[in-house]
Parts: sequence; C-alpha cells; structure tokens
Amino acid sequence: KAKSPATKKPSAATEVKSNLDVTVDEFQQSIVRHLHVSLGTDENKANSKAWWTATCAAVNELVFERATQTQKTHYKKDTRAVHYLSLEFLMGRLLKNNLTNVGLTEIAQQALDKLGLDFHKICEEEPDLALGNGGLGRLAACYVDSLATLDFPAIGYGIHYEHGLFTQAFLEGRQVERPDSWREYGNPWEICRPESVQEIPLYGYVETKYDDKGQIHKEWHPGRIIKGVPWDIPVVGYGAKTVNILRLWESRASDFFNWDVFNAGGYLDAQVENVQAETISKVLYPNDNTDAGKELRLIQQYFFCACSIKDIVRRYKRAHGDDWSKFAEQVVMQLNDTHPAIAIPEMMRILVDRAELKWDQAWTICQKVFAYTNHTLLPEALEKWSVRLFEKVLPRHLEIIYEINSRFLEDVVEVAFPGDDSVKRKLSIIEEGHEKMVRMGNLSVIGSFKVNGVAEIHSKLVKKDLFPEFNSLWPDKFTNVTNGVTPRRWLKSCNPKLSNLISEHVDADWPVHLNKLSKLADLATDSKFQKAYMQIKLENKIELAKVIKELTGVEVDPTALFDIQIKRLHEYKRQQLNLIHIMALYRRLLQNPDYDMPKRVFIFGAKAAPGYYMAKEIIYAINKVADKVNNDERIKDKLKIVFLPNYRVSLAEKMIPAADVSEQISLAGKEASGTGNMKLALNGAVTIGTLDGANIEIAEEAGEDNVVIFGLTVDEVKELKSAGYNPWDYYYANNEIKAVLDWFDCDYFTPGKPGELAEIKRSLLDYGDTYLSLADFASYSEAHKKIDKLFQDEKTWAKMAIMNTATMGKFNSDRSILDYVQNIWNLDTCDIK
Ligand code: Z16
Repeated sequence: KAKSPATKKPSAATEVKSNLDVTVDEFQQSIVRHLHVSLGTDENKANSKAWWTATCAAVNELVFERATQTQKTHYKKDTRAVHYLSLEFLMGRLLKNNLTNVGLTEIAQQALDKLGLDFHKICEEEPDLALGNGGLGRLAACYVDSLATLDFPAIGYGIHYEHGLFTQAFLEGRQVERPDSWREYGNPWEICRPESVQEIPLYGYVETKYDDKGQIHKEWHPGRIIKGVPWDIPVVGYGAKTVNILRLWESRASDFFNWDVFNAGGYLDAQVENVQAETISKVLYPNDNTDAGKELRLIQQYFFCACSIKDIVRRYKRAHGDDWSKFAEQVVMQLNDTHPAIAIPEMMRILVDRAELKWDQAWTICQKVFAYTNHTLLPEALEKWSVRLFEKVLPRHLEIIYEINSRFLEDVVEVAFPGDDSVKRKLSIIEEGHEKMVRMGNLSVIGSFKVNGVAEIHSKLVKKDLFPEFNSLWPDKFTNVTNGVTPRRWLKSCNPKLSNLISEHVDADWPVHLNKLSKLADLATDSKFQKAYMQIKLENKIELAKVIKELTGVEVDPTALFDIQIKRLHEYKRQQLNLIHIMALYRRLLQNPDYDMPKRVFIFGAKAAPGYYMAKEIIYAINKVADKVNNDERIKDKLKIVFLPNYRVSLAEKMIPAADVSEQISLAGKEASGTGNMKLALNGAVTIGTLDGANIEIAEEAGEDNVVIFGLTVDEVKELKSAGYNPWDYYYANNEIKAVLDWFDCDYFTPGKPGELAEIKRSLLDYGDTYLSLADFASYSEAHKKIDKLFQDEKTWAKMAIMNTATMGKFNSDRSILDYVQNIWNLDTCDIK
C-alpha cells in the first residue's frame, strides 16, 4: 500500500513512553472484538465509520480503567480539586489526541495497517466535538489537557449540547448555517452516569416564613423542575497517568414533575413539557464575544451551574458530612468568563437556604471558593440581565443578589468612598436606568477571591479601564495569567514531521517541557537544519494545497507565501483590513504586472455569528473578491485568495502547520489575548501583528527581528479617538485607500450587481470605522512589504521561522496552569498508581 509522507511512522524517540503495555496484536484484536461485540458487525461489513468507532472503543478500554483509578485515588486521598466551570469546551477530535497522550499512536497505526486500513483516513471519520465558539472554548480544552498531564485533580463542568457550533457552507459566497449533530448516532467517548442525575428548580415564587424564634426563612417554590443528566468524557493526560473527567449536563424533563401532569390526564401537556425541558441543552449559542441576552441562555447558565454545584456538594458531603468548615479547603471553582457567574448566588442559596448557615458564614465560604477569568473588554460582550427576567426565572437568586449588593455597598464601598454616590453607582451589581440590569461582571468580581485577565496588557486594562474602582478597593485581587496552548495537540499531534525533526535535536520530553525548544535557536542559522525545517514546511503546504483544492477547487502553488488568518469573523479582528490590503495588492499588480512581490496565497477561515450582519457581509466580500482575483489571467497566479469553509479545530490542525505568515491584526486593546497566534508561531509562522493581547508577549519572546509589528498602540488609539477620528481624512489623503474603497461601489467583483459590497465601504466611512482599519492601513501595507522582502531571502526567512518555534515555550498551557495553581488554585499534584 502506498503511504503518503504524512503517515510515516514517528520515530521511537518522539513517542511518549507508554505505561500501557499493549502490543500491536493485542490492540488489533481489541479493535476487531469491539467491531463484533460493541458494534454488532464484522470485518467484511464494517465501513470506515465502524472501524473508527471500534478503534475508539479499543482506546477507551484502556482509558476508562485509568479514569476510574484516578477518581478512586482522588477520593481516597481527599484531594483539593479545581472545578472549571465553562459554558464551552471546544475539544475537537479525540482519537489522535488520546493516542498521542497514551503513547499508542504507533501501535494503533500498525494495528490498523495490518487490518488493511489507513490510520489517517480512519481519524478523518471523527466528527469534531464543537461544543464551543472559539478562543474561550478551545482554551478550556487546552487547560483540561494540561491539568491531566500535570496530575492535578480537576474536573471540567459544562453543557452536553445536542448541537454544537453550526457547520458553515458557502452558497454563492454567502455563509449558510446547518446544525451540527456530533452524536446523532452516538459518541464513543462519553459515558452516561444516571446515578448522578440532579434535579434543578426554575421559575416560581419565594415565600417568606418565620420560625419559632422569629427568624426569617426564605422558601423558593419553583414553577418547574428540570433533570440534569451527566455525561462523562475522559481527559487523558500526556503519559496517561491521570485521566480526569469532563462532565457535561444534559437537560431532561423531570419524571416526578411530569407524573402530576400525566395523572391529571395531561399526557400531551407532559410531552410538551419534555420538549421545553430538553430545549435547555439543545444548542450552543453561536456568539463569540457578544452577549445574546436571551432567557434560554440564562437558563442554560443556571442549569449547568446548579447541576455542577449539587455534584460538588454531594462529593464533598460523602467525605465530610455536614461539616462545612473544610469546603473552601477542598473546592475551588474557576469561572470561565461571567457565563457561570450565577454559580455565586446559587452557592449562597445552597448554604443559606438549604444548609441553613448564617449569611456571613456562607459569604466567607463563597469568597474563598470562586475565582473569575475575564476574557474581554468589549462592551457588547459584558453580560447584563434585566432584573425583570431574573425575577421571573430565578426569583430567589435575585433576592440573594440584592442582599450581596446592599451589604457590599454599605460595608465596603461606603467605608472606602464615604458619600461618593457616583462610585456607588459604578460598583453596584445593579445598573439603574430605564430598565434595571444585573451586571454579571460586578457580581463576579465581588464574589471572587481572584480576578485574572488572559495576557499582560489585557490584565492591565482590566484594572485600569474596566474595573478601576474595584482595583483600588482590592488591589491584590487582580492578577494576570497569560493564556497558553497544549503542545501535544498543537505541535506533536498536528505536525508530526516537525515534531520528529525537533526530537532529533531536543530531549524527547519537549512536549511537556516546551522551553527545551530554545535549543533550536542554536540551529536557526545552520543551513542543514534550515533546509530540513523548510522542507517540512513545504510538505505541510503541499498537504494543505490538496485540502484547498478539495474544499474550494482552487489550485495554489505550495511554494507561494501562505498567509493565514484564522479566527472568528469579527470587526475588531479586522478581516476587512486584510481584505482591503489584498485588493490594494491586486490593484498594484494590475497597474504594474512587474510589481515586485513573491507569489502569495491569502487563506481565511472564520465563522460569523448567524445574526452578525456586517461579519457576514465581510465573508461575502472576501469570497467575491477571491472569485475575481483567482480567475484573473492578467496577474499570472501571483495572487490567490481562499476562504476555507467550516473552520473548526480539525481544520486548524491542517492549516497551522502550513502557515508562513500569521495574521494577528486586531485593533490594539481589543483582543484580550488570542491563542491562534501562539499555535501559528509555534509551528513556525511569522506574525504580522499589532501590539495587542498576547502578540506583545510573543514579540518579546521571539525578538523584534522575528515578528513584524505594525499599527497604533493602545495609547495612540485612545488619543486618536479622543481627538476625534475621521476615516474620511484617510480616504482623501491616501489614493490607494480611496481607489480600493470606491471599487466596492461598482460591479467589478459582483458582475451585474453594482453596489452589492457597498456596506463594507459604508462601515469604513459613513459608520465611522469603529476599529480604525483606515488609520492602520498604511502601516499594515508597509509591514507586508517588509514581509515580502524577508520571504524572498530564503535564509533569513528560515531563521525567522525556526526562531519562532524555538521561542514559544512560554505559551505552553502547562505554564498557564502552573500559574493558576500557584497564584489562584493552590493545588497539589496527585500521583495515580
Ligand atoms: C471568547 O472566545 C473570548 C472572549 C470572550 O469574552 C468570549 C468568548 Cl466566546 C476570547 C477572546 O476574544 C480571545 O482574545 C482570548 O484569547 C480567548 O477568549 C481565550 O482567553
């Protein structure tokens, strides 16, 4: 059988030494056995999907054993654990990753080989677990990987969405969404745990009661009860010692509640209730960095927080009974953005209404248990819920929030800022106004013992611009943990060739000690190493070129410069800036066919939130410009543009190893961190970027010679905005900007439909160019000229690429997790026998 170069076996040195003793034959037998007993088929009838399922089952047999062992050990040793509460976990595919982490990639490859199957084809059968939107969800996935790898007791809690992030197709260049059904026919990685089902109250009213001693008591009479069913997905650490659990809650109608309706003769009504209950975990809200503000979303948030807290409390009580004094020693809950902030009043409700603790005692516990990660400064992303909605859905929680707020305002704010009503208005959880709102950010800060941003600059801005008064109240509460990415998925598993080359020069344990990559710096100018490194880059580009051809029909030259922008489509991320620059290049080529520029391929991957009009217009514009440019003979293939549909984790794994240039061009101050920037640089892409988010730290690590920085700084943005930014000034002052923007008015890119792209021009002029694309255009264009020059000098470029790989050790998510452990979570590692 002919093997593609990508399927070449990894050398023994790079494979993690597995402590799972399985031979090729045993693994092969296990696959076949599962084909028979788990799938009820055989070798002759099985299709690729069945083989994939059987292979997963064979892996699971080894993994679940370890998971059970891990749970037992944590219980026996009564370990403190972190509980990572997140509405999103963007896990992607698990087979290749789990094999990498248990060290059985080679064994599995050989076993499948002997069965006459292609390992990579089998891996392609797996649907992505797309239970997240973008950065925040993928970060959660990297963090659970690192927690298991470092042997920390940890559990991820989230929602078992029936439909993850929509799949994207293009219809005549426009995005169309279709539902994602990742588990329509079951998913081999999950196990249902009916023994841990929880009942969750919703709606209804609160009754005020007084006991014999005249003590006030609140009783919530819910209008509905929803059942939460947990599904467990094993999280395999690299080296496979610790296997932690990701526990995802699925909503169902509560049996006991429905019996009443049913017995009253309401069989159909009961079925309607089923549908309503199951709606809660039906679908992931497809917004990245915007607040949906919908009732169902609040219910999702409460549902999974309430289920998770009940689960945590049950586990705690099993070890400690009704003694709450150790709760805060055993439990820390990390709030991934404000999405799970409702966990704070829910914990208070459990402690005060249920366990009947005194308010102060309960609040002391709460404040030791919660920590909050802020992921954005964008005002449209900061969650607020109307008091009216809160009262309807969670009446008791609203009361608790009022109580938290009034005590905070009286005991803390009044003491620190006596008589200062304007500070009070800013710090209050309740925003006064036409419609009273609950500010989830303020609730999170007040209820947490630590608040962190996700990159140095972002954490500074969280203190300075977002929560300045809170910061002066509690300066020690605010801290930074710069994001990271797991090098197991984002180098070892997605770029096996580069991984093998690295392992020939660096200790084999670099996937857990990523700083060891710094050894490669000595080889950055070694011509033999440069050749080997760039040959691998070329081979990865050849592989991506095939994918591009399959997905879009466009043929690209693998020796061209591959310039990649992959991230959610959002105006602040400025895909539109990339687009107008590409149009400027196209125009230069039309005006001067000898324009000095290496062949370039611009590659995009991005989903737009289905309700985000301008984002969808930008996708359409890129696709239309691509159509025209790709078919224009006059420019002799010097320029290609491809927008790969349905960008997702598994597609990222194919794009990132093939990138020459990484586009990180958000307006300074807007991108909290970015994590794609880290993955691309790790795989040897040179960043063209603004001084925003983690780009700053990437530039510090890589050195200024190895990145290309452009654009306004955060301070310059503030200055320009306060001086009054007028995009028309740039339009009239810069001929190229004017010509490119005017192009949108005619039908050059949309034959017969003049003005179809005019909204782009309007957004950049009439609507004020909110993200200053025109202000940064000239500087961006110069930066690209610099890139062109550098790329044409092969030795210089190879050195830059290698230096990027060599210097990205800091951005290992293991480092991030150790930061969290030291500064926030205070965990001990736990060896699993
Ligand atoms: C999200 O993906 C992010 C922030 C946010 O408030 C909501 C969502 Cl869904 C992203 C940030 O935009 C990005 O800069 C950051 O790297 C990522 O979260 C992880 O911290």
